Amino acid sequence: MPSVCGGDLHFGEVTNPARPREVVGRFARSGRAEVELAVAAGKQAFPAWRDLGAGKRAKCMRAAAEVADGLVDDLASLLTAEVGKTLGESRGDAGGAARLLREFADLASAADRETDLSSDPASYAATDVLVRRVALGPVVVISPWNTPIHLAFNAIAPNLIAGNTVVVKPPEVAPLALTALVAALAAVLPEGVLTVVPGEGAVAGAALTSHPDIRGVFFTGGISTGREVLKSASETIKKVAMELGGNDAAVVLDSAVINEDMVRELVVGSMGCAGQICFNVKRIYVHRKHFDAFVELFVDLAGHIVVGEGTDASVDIGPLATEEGRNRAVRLIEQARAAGADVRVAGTYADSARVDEGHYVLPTIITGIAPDDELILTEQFCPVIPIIAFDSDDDAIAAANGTEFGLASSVWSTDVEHAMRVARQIESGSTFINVHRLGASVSSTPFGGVKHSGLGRTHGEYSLLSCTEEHAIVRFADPARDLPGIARWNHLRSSSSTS
Ligand code: TXE
Repeated sequence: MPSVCGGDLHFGEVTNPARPREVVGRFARSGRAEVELAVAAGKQAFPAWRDLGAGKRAKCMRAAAEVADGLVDDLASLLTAEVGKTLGESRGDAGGAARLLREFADLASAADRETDLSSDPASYAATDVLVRRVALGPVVVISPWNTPIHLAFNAIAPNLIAGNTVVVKPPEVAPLALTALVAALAAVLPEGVLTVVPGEGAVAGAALTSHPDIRGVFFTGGISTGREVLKSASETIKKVAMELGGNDAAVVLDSAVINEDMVRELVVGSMGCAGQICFNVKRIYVHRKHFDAFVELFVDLAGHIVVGEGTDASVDIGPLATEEGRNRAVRLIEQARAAGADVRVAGTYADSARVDEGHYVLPTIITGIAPDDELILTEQFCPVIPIIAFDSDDDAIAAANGTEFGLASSVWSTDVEHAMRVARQIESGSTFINVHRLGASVSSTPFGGVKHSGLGRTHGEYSLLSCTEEHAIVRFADPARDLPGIARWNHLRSSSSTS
């Protein structure tokens, strides 16, 4: 049964961020009954899926990738209708499913790896030491609304090749494309291996993260929700991997050269997807000697950004996904302005933008802002960027490290040694040099957050570490001879034995 629904379901509505009065679809508000069905299906399917072996699992995943490829355009239209982002951004999101299914199918040998450590001198005189990578069981993948498909498959794909069965909980803000895709792929996988439970996070999500038969939780979303998920999963000590919010700092050093190409990269890195990407640039620190020139060039380049409906090919960024997100953006701007900051609005609206209806915010650049302003200390998730001057590397590093976040960061300079020296001192899961946007987190490097920005790492074999456990099998030729440790109490004899 691909998508799990049953009982007397209620339904939620999904509206178009560009035209909020337009309902673009509905989703089932699944409850405990639907969760039980999905988890039971995953539990029942698990042993056969695990024992199929990674090679055959990879074959199934490649067949699913073929199906996903054929759905990209339809899924992209749905994503733009429910998230608001441009069709180009939506195609990148939808295309992530097939890419990730293939990428992890290619890691089949790593997924079922057995490592023989017998020859390792550190393993005492053990005769046989075998370390197996074993599957967890049924797991839940909980996805956010900004890139629901890509971020879901960033966890679905490694779990499938690892031998786990997966229950997916799409975001209630943008459930349609992910639900449709998972249902389509579930039909080409063995029953119960992949299921989807649409619904509210606090209901269906919480029922899944607390379910005793769920052995792993893979969550992407906000920090506050991440705390709730951790609490819910703690009761049954599940394996938990989380990618949470980011508040990424970009640090432009005095050894940087300020030119159009470099500043354009930072405009893209901060304004892409209307600022709604976890590892977008969220704060820019510029050495004072470059500050004025940098800000002028940034405002000038951002001035060319066109804002409108995501289906409009002339548009660079769409509306924000939710009314709450737009209201937050407006509040942050007005709060900074009231505190005396300098606020510059850039960009233009396309004719397609129904400004009085849609959740639109134009790119906004804020300078002269207090270092403890909410816009600096929290994740704004909108096209509003603070730019702050600094005088010394130590000041910039302290400011960059001065929040609870630590997802990614970047350092900008033509002096690589200088950039690397500063990068080594920044507390984040990734630090990019002279780049900071989607695509920079290459799949061969671990990606994830430190501090409150997450737990665990994704990409390649790093993902497999979260989706499996290690099982060590150890045999000694003669433990009496080979092992240090407590006495053997050789006086112990069975009463029938003769002395
Ligand atoms: O995340 P939520 P949202 C950040 C960003 C954004 C904030 C909120 O700052 O403003 O998170 O975004 C499910 N138990 N990021 O609303 O609320 C929920 O249904 C189990 C960064 O998307 O955390 C949805 O499927 N699940 C992030 C998912 O959690 C629960 C990308 C995310 O919802 C739940 C997106 C519960 N109690 C937002 N409550 C990134 N790192 O990319 C909610 N959910």
